[in-house]
Amino acid sequence: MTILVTGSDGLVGSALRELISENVYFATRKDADLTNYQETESLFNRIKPEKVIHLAALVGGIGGNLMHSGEYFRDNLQININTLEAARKTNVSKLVSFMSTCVFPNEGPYPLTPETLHLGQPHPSNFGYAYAKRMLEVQSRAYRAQWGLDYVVAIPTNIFGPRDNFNLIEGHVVPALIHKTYLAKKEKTNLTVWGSGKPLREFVFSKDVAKITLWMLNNYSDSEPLILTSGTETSIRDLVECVVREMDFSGEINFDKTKPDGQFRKPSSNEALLERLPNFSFTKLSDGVKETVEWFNGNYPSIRK
Ligand code: GFB
Repeated sequence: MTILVTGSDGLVGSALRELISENVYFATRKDADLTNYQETESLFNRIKPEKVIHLAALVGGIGGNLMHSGEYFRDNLQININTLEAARKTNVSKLVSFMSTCVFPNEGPYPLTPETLHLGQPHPSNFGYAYAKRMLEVQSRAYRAQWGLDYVVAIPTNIFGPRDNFNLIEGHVVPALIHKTYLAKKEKTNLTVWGSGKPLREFVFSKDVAKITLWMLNNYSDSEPLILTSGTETSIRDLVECVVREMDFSGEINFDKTKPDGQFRKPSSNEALLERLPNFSFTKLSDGVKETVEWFNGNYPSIRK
């Protein structure tokens, strides 16, 4: 039984590499450009996987989404259409794919649950990505309905961890703040944080997502997407405190209100997850940040930035 992991050199893929090594093929864009159907199908014909963990996506933080909404819509739509179709045509029995809680309607209702996924506009800061990813849920559900395929969807909150994209402009908030704090410390400058610091986010450590993903691959067959969250909200201001503490930064911190806050909050329900995994213990934010900072300091400057 072979498992194919697409997008395996990213955040969750690198966490998965620490959990599984037998009968698994970790594919990256060097193996196939998944926006091209022929290349996608030939990858599937070559590997002949029985199961797929589909992580490949064009992702970014609020900066990346504001700058690339067209590419994020186009490429993610193509990647998902091609991957699920190639999986179907090569008889993949099980496939787990991923959305994110930023694809939900911008104004709730809260807590976010899968039933509300399509009941309103996503936040304008990432509408291209959000609509492309919502179509992944539609495609997965439609393939299940027509062909009886056991294809399921995970919806993590804001994932962070080692081997993230630490790009200062396009990266997500945790890696961007770690990189910014590193530079502020080195250059003895102030740390500039985007926005007011008031927005709230739910953060989930990449290793926790990898563990739950493997559990879903072998145990989850519902058509309803499964939200992966601890249910704990953290303000950006409190996140900054956590990052500067773990990085031992004592310089000045400025909040640049000319930069966007994005969605104010996106609290999601962990009810379905707790029903299935009542004893799962999520990594504490400070412990995850500490491990990510240690990896960052140990691997700079060869990190993705
Ligand atoms: O992770 P992030 O960029 O994306 O977080 P979202 C943005 C929040 O962090 C905003 C604040 O409130 C920003 O004002 N922030 C503060 C910063 N400083 C920084 C900084 O230096 N860099 C960044 N990036 N933010 C994403 C979606 O939304 O959620 C993605 O855009 C993805 O598509 C992800 O789905 C899970 O949480 O706003």
